[in-house]
Amino acid sequence: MKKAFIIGIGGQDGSYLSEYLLELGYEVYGIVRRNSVCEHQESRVSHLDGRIKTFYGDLLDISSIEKVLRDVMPDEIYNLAAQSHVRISFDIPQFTTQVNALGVLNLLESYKQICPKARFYQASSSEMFGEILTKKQNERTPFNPRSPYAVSKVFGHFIVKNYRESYNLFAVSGILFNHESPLRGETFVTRKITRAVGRIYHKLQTKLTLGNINAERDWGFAGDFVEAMWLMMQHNKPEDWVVATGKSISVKEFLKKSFEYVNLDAEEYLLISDKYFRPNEVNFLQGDPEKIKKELNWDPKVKIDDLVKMMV
Ligand code: G4F
Repeated sequence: MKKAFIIGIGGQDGSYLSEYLLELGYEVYGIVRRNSVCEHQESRVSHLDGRIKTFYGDLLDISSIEKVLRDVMPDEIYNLAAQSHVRISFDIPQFTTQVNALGVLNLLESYKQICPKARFYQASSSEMFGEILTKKQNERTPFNPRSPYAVSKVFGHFIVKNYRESYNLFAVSGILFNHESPLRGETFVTRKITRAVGRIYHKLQTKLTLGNINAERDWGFAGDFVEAMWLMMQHNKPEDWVVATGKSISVKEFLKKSFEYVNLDAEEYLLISDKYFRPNEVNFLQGDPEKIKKELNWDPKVKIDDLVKMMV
């Protein structure tokens, strides 16, 4: 039986990936953080109690990770841990960099020393493309990051490539475009909108305040994207892969679709506030997933309207 170790198992992707790997017959291990704001850090995986094994730890406390690596000796390591909120990275740039950049380096060092035969997955991000240099972004598109978050992810991406090339490790990065689900954190725009629709419909909320609704993103379903992570870990050589649907819509269109689903007019409830604008915005992202579709036969099943429906 194969063993997978997921750092960041308590997040949206950690939850979907755990389910997927369990279905494939893996033993699943994960690190969860002690967090005073959210005592229920494990809640996204609490339905898997008894089927996965979690340990308290933190990417910034490398001894906690090393202990699990030594005890478990995993076949596959998935690094999904991050300070993942782009706007918040402008408020806490140093913490963001510690986790998303140095955290990856520390993890790679431990992996290289303790279990170098394992395969390693790094969660890279479409935010690395930033102010885009090509209409669609693929594995050959240069990065042009626009936030502390994106800059830290570029470091993570290149240090994984560097360790792969220097030490002959099977270490890959998935450059994932936005991927959403009902488990998405409530401050990300799709969940903020779809949750507000439910609350407004049930008269628990009267207004929804957003920032830049003209930004466009390539939104897919997290459940489809974790399958792509696993596929790239089974490939015969370690490479980097863009994971996207290939289609983009604006926040405004996502908003409209979400309210229309319950026959409400978004315009009646919408407020715009500076509070949710970023000092530096990524206006448009659209992935080109041709490589992963062709070489790994990956195809996202959930289309944008189904995603809206599922989340509302
Ligand atoms: O939902 P968002 O916060 O996601 P963003 O910034 O695209 O980043 C997410 O996807 C990346 C790619 O996979 C990940 F790397 C990253 O970790 C994260 O998961 O914002 C989407 C867009 C932005 O342009 C933002 O300015 O929505 C715009 N927006 C407008 N009003 C808002 C709001 N974003 C948020 N979070 N909250 C608003 O009120």
